[in-house]
Amino acid sequence: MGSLGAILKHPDDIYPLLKLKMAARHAEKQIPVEAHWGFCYSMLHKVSRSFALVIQQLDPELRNAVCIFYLVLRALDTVEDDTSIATDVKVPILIAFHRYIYDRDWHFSCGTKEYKVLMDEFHHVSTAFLELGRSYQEAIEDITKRMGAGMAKFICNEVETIDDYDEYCHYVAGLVGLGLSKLFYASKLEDLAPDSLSNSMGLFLQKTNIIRDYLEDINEIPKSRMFWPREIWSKYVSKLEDLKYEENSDKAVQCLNDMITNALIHAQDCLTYMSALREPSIFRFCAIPQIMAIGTLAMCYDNIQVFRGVVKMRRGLTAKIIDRTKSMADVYGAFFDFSCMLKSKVNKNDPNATKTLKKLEAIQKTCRDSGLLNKRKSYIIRSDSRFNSAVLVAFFIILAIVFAYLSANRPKNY
Ligand code: D9A
Repeated sequence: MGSLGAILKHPDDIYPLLKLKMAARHAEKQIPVEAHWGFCYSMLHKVSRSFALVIQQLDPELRNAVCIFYLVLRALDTVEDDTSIATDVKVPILIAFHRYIYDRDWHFSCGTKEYKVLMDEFHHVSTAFLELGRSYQEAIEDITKRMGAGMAKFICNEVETIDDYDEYCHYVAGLVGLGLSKLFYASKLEDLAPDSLSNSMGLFLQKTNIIRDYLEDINEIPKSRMFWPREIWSKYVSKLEDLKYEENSDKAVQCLNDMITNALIHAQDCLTYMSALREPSIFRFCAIPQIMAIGTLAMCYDNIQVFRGVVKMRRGLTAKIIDRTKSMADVYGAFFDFSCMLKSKVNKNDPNATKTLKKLEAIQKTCRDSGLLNKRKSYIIRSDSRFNSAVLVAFFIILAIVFAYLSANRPKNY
């Protein structure tokens, strides 16, 4: 749908969209003047767009650390993703990456577009890294070391079992959760969260990405990349790529729903993690991606479009989430609403229906037991009724115009 169509259908997206635009413009003006920090912040905006705005509102010292952490991870990802690098070249780079961040002279050219610029001018990132406080540096170094080693391990291994899937997601995303918890603790703004909860924060986001990006990853040139575990897809098809063919549509959707049911395991840990946060800007930074994730899962569930093209949340809904996520009441509200939406989509004939419903009910119970549900402004339900009244108003306006037109052109027979 074009953006005009989307706005006509959701007129109450306009205000949060405008607010987001203004915030983006304001953030652009705030880019630091020193060359290395200027490079890091403009790169952050280029590679992450809306997420960069949420980083922007963190306390300045923590914000610098998170910005560098984000770019170091992106650089490591760029090396892992570049299929044109031979394995025997790539593996030693991944393993030694945590040392390169201390070396202003290190560089390795790879990746494309903005990622190529990031790699070519990595000295700006290391220069900025060297200005961070020691406790921030140690957290970033430790996570980079463990992630590089984990990525190297999975270069040759395929994701076979659900345990492999959880292990791979731990290296590429769970460790990000652990690292961020360490940065929050280093800033003295938060207590140190338990590792297993930090890990779940990453797994919930990463599994959602892996589900949503099925088609993009399978169609990757020169070689498709596969992250869906064989233990799950082999129940439905004999080759992972068979899911994209029309004749397997029923099996594909069942497999998709199985993957979503697996991802939902992490939702409750995520709620527990978020409920322990105290600093409002850190809270928003953590909560916004989580709400986007459960919203994306709700959109993908039972949706064959995942195998045909991209299923993404519309920009207006993203803007609304960024605008309205302020407290734990908003998070419980969103998790509750998206669980309702998921529940309404579960089909009794789906092989995992009972399991899926059980998980959704557990999430809803946690939300209800918080006692915060009635304090929320529910954007999903409210926007629906607004949508209906907007359509009604538009309908009467059109009716009035048509009526006026007809009466003006009526042959005058008096
Ligand atoms: C995150 Cl420093 C990520 N990843 C995300 C973004 O959120 C997490 C990468 C680097 C960092 C942080 C994130 C945010 C807040 C708390 C977290 C956390 O843990 C406590 O990480 C677990 O997706 C990437 C991984 C999932 C691999 C970790 C959110 C983000 N959103 C994108 C939207 C999209 O569709 O990718 O990057 C964006 O806004 O551009």
